[in-house]
Amino acid sequence: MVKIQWYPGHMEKARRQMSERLKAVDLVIELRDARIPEASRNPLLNMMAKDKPKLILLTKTDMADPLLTEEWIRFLKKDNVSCLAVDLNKDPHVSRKIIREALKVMKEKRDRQKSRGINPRAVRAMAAGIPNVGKSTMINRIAGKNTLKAADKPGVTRSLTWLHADPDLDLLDTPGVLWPKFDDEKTGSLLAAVGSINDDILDRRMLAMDTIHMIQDLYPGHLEEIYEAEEGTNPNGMLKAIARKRNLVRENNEPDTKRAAEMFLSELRKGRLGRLTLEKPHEEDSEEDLHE
Ligand SMILES: Nc1nc2c(ncn2[C@@H]2O[C@H](COP(=O)(O)OP(=O)(O)OP(=O)(O)O)[C@@H](O)[C@H]2O)c(=O)[nH]1
Ligand SMILES: [Mg+2]
Repeated sequence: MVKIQWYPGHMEKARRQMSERLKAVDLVIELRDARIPEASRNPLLNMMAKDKPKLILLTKTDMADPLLTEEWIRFLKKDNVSCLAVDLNKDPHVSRKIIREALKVMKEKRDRQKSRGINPRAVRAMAAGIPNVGKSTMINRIAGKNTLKAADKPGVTRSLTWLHADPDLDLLDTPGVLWPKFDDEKTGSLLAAVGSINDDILDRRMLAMDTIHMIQDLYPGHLEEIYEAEEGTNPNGMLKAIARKRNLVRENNEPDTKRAAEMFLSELRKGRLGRLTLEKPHEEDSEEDLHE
């Protein structure tokens, strides 16, 4: 496995600013990638916002394995945390679902205010999570306009911005943040595979081979079928098969495995290889057990 780490200065700065802004926040909406619900969990966020009510959104479910998304939701709910699986791009009702769930988390507090004759103000929620997970997209959807810049690469948002997205919900957009040291090398590879780590710092051939290996483990035969490779083809052989299938050859007629690696990662990230989830929940534990 390649060793990957990405924690540039702008992330540390964002972490500090988020920590300061939390005082004015009622609710933290933690966005995670439904294809890697565990690797995309940011431990810094848990430390910073320990005492805040939380809502977890699993985004990009349109690209994730539907059965595993259900399993993940069940797993996360074991800790009595609210969570919701969402497709931020194509679900026409996604805004309403998120607002409803956010208000549900804050219901007790708002009911208390109402019983004291106070008209509850809009819930102030911070959208937080790893780079490229859909924070700005979510806020744009809820606001009903594309005020915030969103694009399919990590590190787009660089400042913290409040938006009165809905009469009931103010949302704080934040830059995607990672953390200084991943638990293990697999976490870095998974984050990079879904496009949450700057590609410029990566050895994409190595990353592609790691990812091929993981997919072969979880979905035996799947890549072999797409790229017409023989069963049991090793990751390097698979890159050659991809090069053949996609007509990527070098001048000497050898398969161009470097471009094949780039093509593979691009197809994976666009969901063109089918709905794949790269992590399974641990059967018995709950997430809190794992991180105690
Ligand atoms: N298929 C799919 N794409 C999504 C979904 N949500 C967001 N995206 C895409 O993911 C990309 C990144 O979205 P952003 O909203 O810029 O992500 P971000 O979390 O704000 O990223 P940073 O600002 O870099 O931290 C965009 O191309 C979105 O269209 C989703 O549910 N499904
Ligand atoms: Mg953003």
